[in-house]
Amino acid sequence: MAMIWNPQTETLPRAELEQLQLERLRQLVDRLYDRSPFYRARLEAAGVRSEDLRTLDDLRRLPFTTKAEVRAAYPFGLFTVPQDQVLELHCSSGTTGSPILVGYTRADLDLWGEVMARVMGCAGVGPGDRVHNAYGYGLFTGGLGFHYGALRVGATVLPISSGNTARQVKLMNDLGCTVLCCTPSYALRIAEVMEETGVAPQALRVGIFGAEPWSEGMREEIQRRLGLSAVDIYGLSEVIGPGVACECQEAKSGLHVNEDHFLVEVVDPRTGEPLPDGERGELVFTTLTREATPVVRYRTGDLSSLNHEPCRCGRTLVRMARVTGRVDDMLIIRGVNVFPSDVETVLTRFPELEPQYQIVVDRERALDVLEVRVEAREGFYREEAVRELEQRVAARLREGLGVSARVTVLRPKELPRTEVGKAVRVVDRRSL
Ligand code: DLL
Repeated sequence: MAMIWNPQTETLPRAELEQLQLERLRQLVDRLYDRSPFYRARLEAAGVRSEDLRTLDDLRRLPFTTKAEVRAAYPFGLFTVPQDQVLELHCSSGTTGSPILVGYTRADLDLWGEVMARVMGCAGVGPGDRVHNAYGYGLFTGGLGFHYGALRVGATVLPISSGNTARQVKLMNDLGCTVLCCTPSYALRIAEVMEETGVAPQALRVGIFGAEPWSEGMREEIQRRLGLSAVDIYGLSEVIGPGVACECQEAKSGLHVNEDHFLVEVVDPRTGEPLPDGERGELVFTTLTREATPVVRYRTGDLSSLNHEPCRCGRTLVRMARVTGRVDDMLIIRGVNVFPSDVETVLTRFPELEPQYQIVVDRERALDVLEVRVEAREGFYREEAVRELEQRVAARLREGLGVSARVTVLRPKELPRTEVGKAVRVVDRRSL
């Protein structure tokens, strides 16, 4: 028997679900006209009012919202409630430029708890479980999102956050934790430390892993080494944090989207045209019920496809395929979002360097390693000074990106040049 947290909603017949979505969409548009100068201007420009939304297909008459627009609205440009109604703030792990700031009213926190409780249900977690929550607590939405979900279903939560793996292993076993929540790469690191110290997992049964791309191969590896059954969870700060979608234990074949709250589309990233089931494109979300920081047709940059077929777990919520890549070339290094263009910005500040560079991403001992290979400018390469320059560049990259990178300064003209088409800047050696 599938453990469904909110059977009434999660198994709603499609026609009823779509009716609910349409009503909520109209209410959202009315609310935005009332309370959001940002969205009002854009809705007026598009000439759409709530009464123009006759069917869900009319959604496509609404304008898209991009990450750049959300960034530009920092700090409070997208907030649609008075400040005294905002109870919690989070920032996304985006690195340079303005961060993305999102807010939660009491109703938003309640919604977050609800969708995370559904995630717990999908994973088969409930009262009596001990949840080892190794997602970072802080501005990142991972830690608190899982915390609220565990509380809601009545499990015990250990708010261990990230870091100090030896201690994590000890507490996990001493306390008999049954559920591990963290990024998939960190789960593998935990497995390694257990193996290095000759400790076996005692009580683990379930893993809920996400926040970064991972593969079926990785799932098998983690499941085998930690002796648990792992599901994939997806989410992003701009929509709510974790809890947008999650796989069910029964099928592990696509992630059920909580689409009564987060209306999902997959569009062609070039044309913006909606794509049919099974076709891969960019995920776009409209938050139907968020109060503090709603988004309309938000372009996530994440690539996936949809599947409306019924699932054997009984949920009727649409499934999205696991996210394996992004429309842009953003890299996620140890959970931190890194854009190659951010690397470039830092490098171009050094007069000693040519803007000829290559970013090499690899995985060593289950952790992402970022290497930046960059050429010295003609006349600036001095054997005896290279180490010092590399260290200075590494320090600036760490400041600018929020992750450490290994820097290799090469002689002029050492990197291969691209003769046709775009330069290849990123070499990703992580075999996902
Ligand atoms: O990573 C929220 C989260 C926390 C999800 C914990 C799951 C677990 P952000 O820091 O805003 O929020 O980063 C969001 O991470 O647009 C994707 O590119 C990526 N991402 C999140 N989950 C997955 C996943 C959180 N399961 C960005 N697979 C998203 C692949 C994922 N990529």
